[in-house]
Amino acid sequence: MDRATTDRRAFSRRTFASLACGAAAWSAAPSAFSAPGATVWRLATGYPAENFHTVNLVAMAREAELATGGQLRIEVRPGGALFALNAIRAAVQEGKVEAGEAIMSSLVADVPIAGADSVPFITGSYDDAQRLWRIQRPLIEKAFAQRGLRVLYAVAWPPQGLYANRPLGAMADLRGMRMRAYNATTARIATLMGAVPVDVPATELDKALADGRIDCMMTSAVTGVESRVWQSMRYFYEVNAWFPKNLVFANAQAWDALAAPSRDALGKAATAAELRGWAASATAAARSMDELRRNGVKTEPVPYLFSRDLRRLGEHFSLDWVKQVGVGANDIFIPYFDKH
Ligand code: PCA
Repeated sequence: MDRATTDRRAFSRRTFASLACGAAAWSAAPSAFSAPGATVWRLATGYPAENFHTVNLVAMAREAELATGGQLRIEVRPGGALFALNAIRAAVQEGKVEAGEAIMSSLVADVPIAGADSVPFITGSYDDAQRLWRIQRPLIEKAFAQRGLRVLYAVAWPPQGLYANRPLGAMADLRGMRMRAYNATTARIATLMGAVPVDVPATELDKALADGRIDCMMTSAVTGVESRVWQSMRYFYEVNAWFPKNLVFANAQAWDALAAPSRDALGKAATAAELRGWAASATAAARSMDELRRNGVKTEPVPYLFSRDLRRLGEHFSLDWVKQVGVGANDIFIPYFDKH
């Protein structure tokens, strides 16, 4: 446990002691205090507090806290406040923070199979995405365990569509357009589409749109709404290209150091969070589509020629991915396509 955590625990204990007379307040708002001797974890995420993933994380923390009578308290730190999104996995692995959340496509340099969910046009629905996760999960758990990490759960983002500041008829229209990317995987997709990738993390998207730094991007309806995409992009093509997942994980040593009841409570809260999160994703997707339309964004299916180009791109990307990842890719795609 690092110094800051120890200090915070001591502080929380003092706070708790000074408020001990307020037992009623404790039960009404358990997250405001720590029980004496409680373990306090921080969980880093790069997404905004209001995002459905973050809301779900907070609910998991609360559930674990209640189930342990306050013995395990997890403070969720959104918006990249602790570590930038793409640095979270390493920070948790190195024990700089006890737990974190990262989009799986950001993990591919270290764990190539994590990129399976961002191969375009492999999954076309939440059901597909869940099936892919069931196949991927044991492999990810193993790869993570080898790195001293413990997988808690994963939840998909809504389907990825294409936003643009002008109407698009075919892939060729993207040539030279500045396409927002947020990691190497999305930069590669942008390049394959003929666009020029511009790195913009989710936390800076609103500003990049306001500043006119990007002409197009592939993301969900949810992120479009959260970044007020209509500031500069009024076309949304429902490409349904992939369902990227956020993975939530803990440092294995921190996990092992938990008292057995806390470990059990967190495991259960994580299972519940996974179930709740997938449902929340679908609900947020539908709500966000309405919100986009209300704000003047045209939501359209892709023109035929464009969709044909996109399928080709998907095939190209898949083949490349399988070649690059090797055996691990077959371990995922063979069972996935077998049952398709
Ligand atoms: N929103 C996140 C990741 C995928 C998504 O839908 C983003 O655009 O950064």
